[in-house]
Amino acid sequence: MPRRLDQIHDLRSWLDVVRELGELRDVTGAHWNLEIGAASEVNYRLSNPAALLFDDIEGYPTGMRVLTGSMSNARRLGLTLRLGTDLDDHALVQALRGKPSEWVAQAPKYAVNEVSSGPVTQIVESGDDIDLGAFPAPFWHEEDGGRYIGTGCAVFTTDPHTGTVNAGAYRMQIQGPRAATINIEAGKHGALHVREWFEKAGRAPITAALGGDPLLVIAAGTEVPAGVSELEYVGAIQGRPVEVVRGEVTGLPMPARAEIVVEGWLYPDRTSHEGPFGEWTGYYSGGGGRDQVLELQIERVYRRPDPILLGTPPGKPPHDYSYMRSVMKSSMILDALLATGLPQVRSVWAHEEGGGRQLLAVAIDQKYAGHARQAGLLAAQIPAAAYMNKFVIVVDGDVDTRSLSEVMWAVCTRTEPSKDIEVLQQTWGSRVDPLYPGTGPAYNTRAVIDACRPYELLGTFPRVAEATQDLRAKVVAKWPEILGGR
Ligand SMILES: Cc1cc2nc3c(=O)[nH]c(=O)nc-3n(C[C@H](O)[C@H](O)[C@H](O)COP(=O)(O)O)c2cc1C
Ligand SMILES: [Mn+2]
Repeated sequence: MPRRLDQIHDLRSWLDVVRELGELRDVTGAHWNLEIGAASEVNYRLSNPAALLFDDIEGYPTGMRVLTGSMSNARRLGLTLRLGTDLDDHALVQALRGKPSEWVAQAPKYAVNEVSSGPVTQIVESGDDIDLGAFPAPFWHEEDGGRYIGTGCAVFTTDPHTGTVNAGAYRMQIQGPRAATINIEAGKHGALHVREWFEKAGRAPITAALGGDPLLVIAAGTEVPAGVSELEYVGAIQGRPVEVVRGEVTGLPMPARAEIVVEGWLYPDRTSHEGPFGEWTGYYSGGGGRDQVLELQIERVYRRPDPILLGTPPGKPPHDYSYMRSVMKSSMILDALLATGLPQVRSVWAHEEGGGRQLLAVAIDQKYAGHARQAGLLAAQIPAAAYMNKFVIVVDGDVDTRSLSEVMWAVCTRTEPSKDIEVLQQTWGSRVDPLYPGTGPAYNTRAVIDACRPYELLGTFPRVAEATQDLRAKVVAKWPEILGGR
């Protein structure tokens, strides 16, 4: 690991490195009501967006800050994953090959390091002193149902029987001075833990970090296998155990170097209406939000004096973490495809337009008749990619999967729609799909588009009309200021 990255141990040291690299912009005077959200959204749409650190937020003291765009380019994502600061999109996916399973295997060697205090325990508030309104939690999108204090958050739960710790990124909406709903989708590890605690003890203990090293949000927001503690997984990524303090009320761990941690209990009968919220599909969640979402009853707030909320709002892509999701998904799907033994897979890109799920491009070098269709059907059903996928486009190795314009050029010129599009029915969909009819099982359908040159025409297919790499390099070298790009 590059030395500078080895020194990152919390959000402050992460910000130091990011600022040194020229990747941070300070924004002052923004309003928490819609301005932070809209400014962040405009930023995500710039090419190569910087991270934005909002300070002097309207109505809040200097130092109460919000950070967005933390992982929205290759340089910051690469440094957050401790992989390097000069990788491009494909190099990042290549650098990640095999890593997620390596981190899972290494995790048990990185048991948390328990400490009695840390930066997050500088201020401890309880009872009536607790007021979530004291933090500049943004009202992110115009049609949201309220202010979300938890977007780039990690919600900690335990298995009541084994004590295994889980961290999941589940959004948190403020519902009162000491209450916030936690939106945990069914089937997520945190949801199982909460249900088991309800059965065992009638309530479920929770701690939640609302700001910290963005690495924790990557771990908490990515499908790490059940039973693996995301804290130990983070330890494996950074090559050092995570320091934790035990919560006073629940005994649950909390990152000692976090910005803010809230602690409390969920009760089966303490629920609220949650949402709507601008979601990663690019739409507000269906039907005006959800009823009966569990509401955390907060008994302690631990924080630094001048905390930074880590904001990662989704929305119409590109959104705050769509790039991170694309890179993580691309590498996991590439690993899974190679593990099937499928030959000659060149690259995979899980496009941000489909939230890293709905639109996959897979490049292969065709070795036999049927190879392209096999690659597409495998990719469409492999566990790492099956949930909510809608389009798999298989291209030849000369096409850059990362470039939608190259991929669509291949579709336009190498696909015969009448025979090169396979449609699968009754596949694994989701209720968050804007096309979901509102009742019944959440199936979807999906298309595998074969955009490879027909195998039998490989020898005779017309040549691509573009300058060779050598010739291109030659003219760029001759007029670097004009053609060299930036
Ligand atoms: C920034 C961010 C926000 C997320 N918000 C939610 C959410 O509100 N509810 C949810 O169930 N999953 C959400 N997810 C996805 C989960 O975090 C992800 O599925 C993760 O694997 C859950 O942890 P678990 O596997 O330990 O349950 C979010 C992911 C990210 C990166
Ligand atoms: Mn988990």
